[in-house]
Amino acid sequence: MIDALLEKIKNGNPRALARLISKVEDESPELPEIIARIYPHLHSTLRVGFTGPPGAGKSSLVNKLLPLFKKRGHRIGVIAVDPTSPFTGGAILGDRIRMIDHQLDNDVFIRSMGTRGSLGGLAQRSRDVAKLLDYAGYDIILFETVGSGQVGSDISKSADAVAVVMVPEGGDFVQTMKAGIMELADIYVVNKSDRDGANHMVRSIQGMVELSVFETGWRPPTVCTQANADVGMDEFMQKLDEFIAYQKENGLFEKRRREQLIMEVGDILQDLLRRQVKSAFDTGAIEDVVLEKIIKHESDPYTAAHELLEHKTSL
Ligand SMILES: Nc1nc2c(ncn2[C@@H]2O[C@H](COP(=O)(O)OP(=O)(O)OP(=O)(O)O)[C@@H](O)[C@H]2O)c(=O)[nH]1
Ligand SMILES: [Mg+2]
Repeated sequence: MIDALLEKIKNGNPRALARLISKVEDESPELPEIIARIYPHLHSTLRVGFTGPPGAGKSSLVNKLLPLFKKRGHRIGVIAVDPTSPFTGGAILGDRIRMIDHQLDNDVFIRSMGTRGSLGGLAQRSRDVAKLLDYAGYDIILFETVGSGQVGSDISKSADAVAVVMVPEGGDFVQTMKAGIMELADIYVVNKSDRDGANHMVRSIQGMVELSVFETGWRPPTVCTQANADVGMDEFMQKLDEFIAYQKENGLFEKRRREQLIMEVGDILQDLLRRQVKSAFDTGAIEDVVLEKIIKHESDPYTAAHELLEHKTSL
């Protein structure tokens, strides 16, 4: 069953890929096996994240960048993650419509992901979908996430480069921008630069950048774009190229990937432990095994929890 699906994916069957992605979204018990099977064949494709406030123009930007990546001979997988809207919600539907002209294109695969399954697992599910796209031969993955909240930033953290997309009216957003999203940005984009206040916005961002210290030495540049009018796309690509080159020349590209892998294994481990603990509650194992001893003061809650963790007492 899995064999047949994997074979079809290798042969470029998008329906088989969509079915396998559904397994990721449904948190299928087959998932670990699927990942183990495909992992030796992955090429560690380049992943670029686009994050920023709702409606900033992230999808429009991605949409306009697709032809540029294609011209370079890439096949592109797009993962649009929307942690707030339901799967068929307005924003996602909008994304679908805006990107529809690429949908029939064999070199572009677009997938929206919503809150099916547990929200906490969304970052991991996006990483896994990226692996499937890699296996299917897409050599650039673009993530789009709304840049607020933990999930958005977790997903962005699994990218090799992150563009934070803002709009001229986003002054408040800059003011309230938490250190978190500042740290996230490798490139700033001021989109909708056809509107008043674009220059002011660029200056606010640059002012903020100037006041900051950057560990890696890369000072995030700001690119002005009009994504609905195809303005600024070449400049964006140039900054992206410069950033990736900078990362590679300074050993930062690999370093970031190593850190991301550590984070990923940690996330999976936490998830496994959480499931184990939940099942220990569900099956009454905690009650059966340790509760009586604690009540009789032969054990205490800390000792009991540690023993359970170390499998001295099996869960
Ligand atoms: N004036 C102007 N409008 C733009 C520009 N880029 C995008 N838009 C419009 O802004 C609206 C939102 O664009 P999207 O690309 O859907 O924005 P998004 O950030 O993906 O939105 P969410 O995914 O819902 O968070 C759409 O109506 C676009 O046509 C631009 O440069 N100038
Ligand atoms: Mg969008």
